[in-house]
Amino acid sequence: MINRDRQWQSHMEMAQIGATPAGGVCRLALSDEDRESRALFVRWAEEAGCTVRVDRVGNIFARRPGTEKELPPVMTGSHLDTQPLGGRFDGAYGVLAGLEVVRSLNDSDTQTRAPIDVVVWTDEEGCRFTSKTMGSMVFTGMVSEEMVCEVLDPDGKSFGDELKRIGYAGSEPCGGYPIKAYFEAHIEQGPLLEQAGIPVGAVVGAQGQRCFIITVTGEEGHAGTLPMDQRRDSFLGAARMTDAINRVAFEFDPVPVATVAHVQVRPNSRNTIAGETKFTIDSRHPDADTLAALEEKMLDACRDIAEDMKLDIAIDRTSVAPPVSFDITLIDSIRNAAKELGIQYMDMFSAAGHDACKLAEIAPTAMIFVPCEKGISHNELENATPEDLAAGTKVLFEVILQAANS
Ligand code: HGY
Ligand code: MN
Ligand code: MN
Repeated sequence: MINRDRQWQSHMEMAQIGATPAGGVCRLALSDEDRESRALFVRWAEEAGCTVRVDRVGNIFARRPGTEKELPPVMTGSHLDTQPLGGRFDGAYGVLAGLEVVRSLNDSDTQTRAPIDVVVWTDEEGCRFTSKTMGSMVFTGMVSEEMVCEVLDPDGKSFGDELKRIGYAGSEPCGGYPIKAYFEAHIEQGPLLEQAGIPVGAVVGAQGQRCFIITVTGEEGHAGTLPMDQRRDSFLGAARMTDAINRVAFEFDPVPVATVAHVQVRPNSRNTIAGETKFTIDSRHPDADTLAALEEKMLDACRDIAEDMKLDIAIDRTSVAPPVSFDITLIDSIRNAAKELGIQYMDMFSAAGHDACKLAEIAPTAMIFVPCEKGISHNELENATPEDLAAGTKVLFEVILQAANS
């Protein structure tokens, strides 16, 4: 059975890598901290008897063999990279829950027919390079390995070079083989489970997402000498656009989410008018048509502001992810496992994006959520209880066992 304290201990040890003073974690994708967290996972997985493979974009697969070698694996996992001011559980929970399942199977000497792969996906967060879920997108054939390896971080370092630098440019081809089932355990990152006092969410799907980089170009000028009415201030334009994006979102019912949170200003000097401002938009909604309508209204508003202010605007749509429905058979197996274990559960939707949303394209997929304190995530204060983490892992254990033996 699941060992609550062992799982918690592993979490606390993992959380020391990239620990921030306020109790959070900073492990940006392909950083030294990412390397260190990967190495710890690999050590633990090997100690648990797993064979570790790394693919060409750095996804790590720790395999516990099945009795029938040729059966497709049951896969579970998540990510170890974090936001710059991230928490201890976003991502790490899914990886360590998978590891705890393997350790528990070992404790009771339980064999499964199909192999079990615990996976660490590369760069789920997408805050260092351009796009989220890089590793799982290559694995599922949505983007090419070459494209991902060429992507640059803000310092001009490429994904491919950084992957080599940290020693995780593996030799295995990315994906291309069948997967029996993919389960991902994750903290909810929202308040619903905690408010309901329920420890497990059976996740039925995830909302869609569209992301953009907007480049606004004006003209540099002297902050002291250029009269206000003669300026083409790209940052002022971006600020007005940000406000308009927020206003447009409130025109929909239910209100979608739209976020501007990464801004790069050139030359970023306090006494030069900003010649160029780049900013990101992250927009999400469970309904595909609403998401498309939101895009049109937001971008029209930005174009109108640019025209009014005599600024140039370039719009790059960096990702489009449709709303996802998870596999009904696997969702049912999560509900049933919770019932049989006497653990309360509720059906819910994921408001965040996950590697599971990509895996759903190629394999039967479902997610298990557990509560996090006050729903706080992407924040150093992110917290969860050992009991809730263990409850989700108990359900994970049952559904993996069932999928691997059916
Ligand atoms: O942004 C997301 O939804 C994910 O947590 N990276
Ligand atoms: Mn996550
Ligand atoms: Mn995250």
